[in-house]
Amino acid sequence: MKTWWKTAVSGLAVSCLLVSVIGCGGQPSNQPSAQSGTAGNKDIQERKIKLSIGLVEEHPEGIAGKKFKEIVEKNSGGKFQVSVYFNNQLGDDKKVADSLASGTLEFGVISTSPLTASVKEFGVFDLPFVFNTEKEADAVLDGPVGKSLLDKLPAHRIVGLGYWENGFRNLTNSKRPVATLEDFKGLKIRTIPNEVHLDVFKAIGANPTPMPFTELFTAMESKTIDGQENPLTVIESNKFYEVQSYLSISKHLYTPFIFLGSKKFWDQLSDQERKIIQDAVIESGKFERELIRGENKKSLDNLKAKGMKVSEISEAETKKIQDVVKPVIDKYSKSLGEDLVKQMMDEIQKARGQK
Ligand code: TK8
Repeated sequence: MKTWWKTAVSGLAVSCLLVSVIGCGGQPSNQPSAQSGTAGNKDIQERKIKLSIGLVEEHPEGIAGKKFKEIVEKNSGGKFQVSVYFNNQLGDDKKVADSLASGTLEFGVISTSPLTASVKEFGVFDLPFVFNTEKEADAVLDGPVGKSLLDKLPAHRIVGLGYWENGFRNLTNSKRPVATLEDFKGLKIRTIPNEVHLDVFKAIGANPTPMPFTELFTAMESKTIDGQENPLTVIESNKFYEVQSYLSISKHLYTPFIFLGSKKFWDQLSDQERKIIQDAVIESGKFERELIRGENKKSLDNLKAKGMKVSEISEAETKKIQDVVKPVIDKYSKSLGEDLVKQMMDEIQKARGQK
């Protein structure tokens, strides 16, 4: 399948289709390309750029943040200076979205789930068990559904420049091995502040507590909560194994990362400057997806080595969990838009057929 990751690099005209921003004007044919030799070009100004990354520097999200910096500084001939802030130093995901909207921050990578507070339709990615593989997620995110959601952001003073990967979420807790639907009952689980996640965990019989990621470690350490759910690479890089003994391979949800920009900042950029940024988001994003997929297996081995007790959830139990969350999917398919959900499911089916 030809995705926009591949096509976007071919030119600004295509980038304009992709970038969710109003006023991405046509490029005069005599305008120089942003490929190389851009130093000294009057269309590229000296700019200081801050990029917020939620996870630690060693996580693929952090490594790709540094890659973005490298590409942007090189392709702007050193005119752009990018400072990358890791580990939610500039605030949690919601705070980052707010800072982008107000223009005090230029760029940030966050999970899509907290964005539902502004654009509820991002909740389609929060529906449980819709994706089976990362490739299916790629097809949806890089296709028309992913694009149509990016297009909703400028109304909230944010631009959406592309999707990276956070990944399939798995449960950890400090109480007991969780291998069946019954085992989830009564566990106090932190969720991302997102109503689909909240309803999913209620339906499963757990006791969900929404909380920003920045408060999570302390809440687990002090036993205010029993557990949480995140991709394996996050569980490892944020050292959750120090305060959680049990890991269940539940893969109940897939969370994309989204690369966002401040519309206020974006509106100041020339077409050429925008292209430098857009291309770097795509290139570093491709790199991040590959890196994170390679790390997953290693993370599982490392978590076992750190002493976590790992439970698989059998197909029969997964089926039981899927049955109890079905009403949540039905409820949100209606409120998020049946056409949008159908379009997403069709794209997933198509991706499955292409395997
Ligand atoms: C980090 C978050 C994190 C997410 C969460 O900024 O909140 O649990 O999975 O990766 O975006």
